Formats: sequence, structure tokens, C-alpha cells
Amino acid sequence: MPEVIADKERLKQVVSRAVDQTPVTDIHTHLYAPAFGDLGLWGVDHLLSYHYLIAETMRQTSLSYEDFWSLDRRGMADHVWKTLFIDRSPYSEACRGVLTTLGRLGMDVASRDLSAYRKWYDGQTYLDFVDRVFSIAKVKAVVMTNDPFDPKERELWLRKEESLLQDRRFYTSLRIDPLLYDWENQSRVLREMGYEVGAAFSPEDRRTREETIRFLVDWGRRMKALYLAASFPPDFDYPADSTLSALLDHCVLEACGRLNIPFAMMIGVKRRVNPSLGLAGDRVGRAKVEAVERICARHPQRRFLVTMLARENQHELIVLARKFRNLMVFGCWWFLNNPSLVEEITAMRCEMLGTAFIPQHSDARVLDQLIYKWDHSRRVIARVLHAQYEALHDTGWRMTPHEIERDVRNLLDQNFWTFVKRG
Ligand code: HDL
Ligand code: ZN
Repeated sequence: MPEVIADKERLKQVVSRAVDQTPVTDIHTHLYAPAFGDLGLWGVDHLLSYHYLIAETMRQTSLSYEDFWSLDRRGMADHVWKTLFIDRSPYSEACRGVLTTLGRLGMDVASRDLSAYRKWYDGQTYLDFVDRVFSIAKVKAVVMTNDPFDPKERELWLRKEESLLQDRRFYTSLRIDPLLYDWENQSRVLREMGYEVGAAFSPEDRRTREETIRFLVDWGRRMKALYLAASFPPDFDYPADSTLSALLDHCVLEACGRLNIPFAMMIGVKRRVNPSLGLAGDRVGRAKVEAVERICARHPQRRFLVTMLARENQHELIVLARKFRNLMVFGCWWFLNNPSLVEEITAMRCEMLGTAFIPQHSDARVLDQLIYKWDHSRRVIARVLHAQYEALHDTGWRMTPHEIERDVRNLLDQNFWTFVKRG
């Protein structure tokens, strides 16, 4: 007879263990499989020169942007370490993440000995380190952000496609921002690859339409992409009298249909508001949930993975997900990936979507970050789920450990696979 959880102490224990132990599928990262070579970032100097930390450092240092960017990777890491960790207390989420990571890797965080940390990494081989990180973070698979418009990555795919897909822990997504926002330059790249697209995109131009679809389908198949993906600015509207809207309607969603994969929309980023900060120069803006409503309504046969960047968009997006079963809400993206906001958003999602959402992705850029991003997220998700199950227990409803483990497995892993494989 399976155990029925009789008291709240046992309930808390079961929930904590389930969330802590369940292997996750991390559905959006900027990581690369080892076969991608130096596109994959790892190690303490990359941890410390993460663009989140550069943004925080540049607020506190007297160094000019030019002088900072003239430093080598180690020099940047040294400057971030002194500015944010030694001269001030590193309690920001991105700072604390570095320390969580180093501690979980077995280093003495209290020593503050950066040279000792570097020496530890010098003793690691990358392949062993990948195994170690996936094991500590309890990550079973990550989805990469694969960009055919990045010349370096494109060349790898054209030269050694099969080897890029050998490590079954690394899955692919086809990222298409450049095609959507820079047609003039990227259409030239498509022509150079043999796709007969015009210099301007017009939905009336059948050849360009079909060739764009052919490009997306070819690369979706080459990469074995689990989904197509793009980010969108706060003022994104749909439908609209724009190349973007026309490309979505006539090419992107058609390609998703032919590939039978979802379209992931990451909405609410205003790019390069401070170009001097590079990757750290983007900001968040409240976006139009109406655009998501209309695209889900107009394309009921398509599936949409959606995350929005503004805190102000979260409640309305969750309510919208109640209306459209082809809409899967995911993650606490970027500036939302802070415990205070992960807690608020996850609680709203539990209250209105039950178990039918994907609570988190890491967005990791440096392999080591998987450790802290999932450690920090699991703690919050466990706290929120415990409160939900405890309130359920108070109604007199009784659960088994198996049922809670099932729910957590769905949230952290299976909901994604069911959604991408549906149809
Ligand atoms: O557009 C995106 O995929 C974002 O996640 C950006 O890459 C951003 O720079 C980031 O790393 N956020 O965490
Ligand atoms: Zn990202």
C-alpha cells in the first residue's frame, strides 16, 4: 500500500526532496556541447565576466568603458572581483551565484582566494567538468541557442554537423532574430547560401516566401531543432504592417508547421539602450500581451512557448495561458530570475495554471552557471510548491510521495517534452 502523507513535516520533506532531486531539462541556455569548441564558456574568469556582473561593476568603478573593454578576460575578472566582491559585499543575485557555484564545486568560498580558484580550474579537463556540472546541478539536458547567422557557428554546422549532435545532453533550437530584424543584411547571407530571396521581404513575392521557408526548414532539420526561437521588443505588435509580422505569418509559422515544432517567443527586451555595455546594454520594457493573444488565436494549429521579460506582464500572460492551450508559459527570464520575483511569479502560475507550465530555464552562458541558477531556483520553487501542497493538505486532501514526485517531474522536465513532441 503506497504511503499517504499524514503530516506537514513529512509533506515538507517530500516536496523538498522531490524538487532538489528531480533532474531538469533546461529549455533555454546559451551553452554549447563540447564539440562546439571554444564557443562553450566555462571557468571562474568567464563566471566573473558574465555580462550581468559587468553591468553591476560599471556602476561602481571609476574605469571608463573603453579601459574596461581593453582588459583581457582575466583582467576583467580581476576588476569585477575587486569591485563587487572585495570592496563591497557580493549579495546581488549574480554575485551570490558565483559564490554558490564555487562552493558547490568544493572550493573554500570564505578564503576569497581567487588565485586558488583559478588553480583548481587549471586542474580540470573540460569534458570531465561538463560531467561534474551536469551531475551537481542535476540537469539531464539543456537546449542550446543555435544561430545560423553567426558565421562561426554556421561554419561548424556546415563542416561537422553530425558531431555537433553527438552529446545527447545538448539539444538545439533555431534562433532567428537576425532574420526578423535585419532582413537587408541577412537576406544576403541566405542568397550566398543558395536561397533565392529578394533584398526586400514582401509577402507577395512567392519566391522569396518559399525560399525563406526552405531555409528555415533546412536548418531546422540540420540542427534537429526542438523549436524555432526569437526575442521581441516591448513594442512588438501582431498582426502589424511590418516585415516582422509578415515573416511570422508567411514563413516562420509555416516552417514550424512543416517541422512540427513550437515557436518560442521571448518578449520585452529593448536592445542596446547603452551600447557601451555590449551584451549588458539591454533593458526590459512592458510589452503587449495582446500580440501573444492574437498570434495564438490566429494560429490555433501552432504551439507557442512564451516568456515575457517585464514583471508587469506576468499576471496577464498567465491569465492568457488559461485561454489558449497552444500557449506554454515558461521561465523567469533574465531580470526576473531573482528569488523575490521567481517566488511571486511561480506562486501566481501555481494558483492559476496548476502544474501546466514550465517554471524555469537558466539562460546560462557559462557552463558552471547551471549549478547556481538551478540551486537558487530549486530553493524558491520548493518553497512555493510546499505552500501550495500544505494548503491542499489543509483541505483534507491526502497525497502520496509518488504524486508529488510526478508533479515536480512534469514541471521541471516532462511538460516541455510533451509540448514539443505534441502533434
Ligand atoms: O535574448 C536572449 O536569449 C537573452 O537571454 C539574452 O541572451 C540575454 O543577454 C541573457 O543572457 N539573458 O539572461
Ligand atoms: Zn537567452
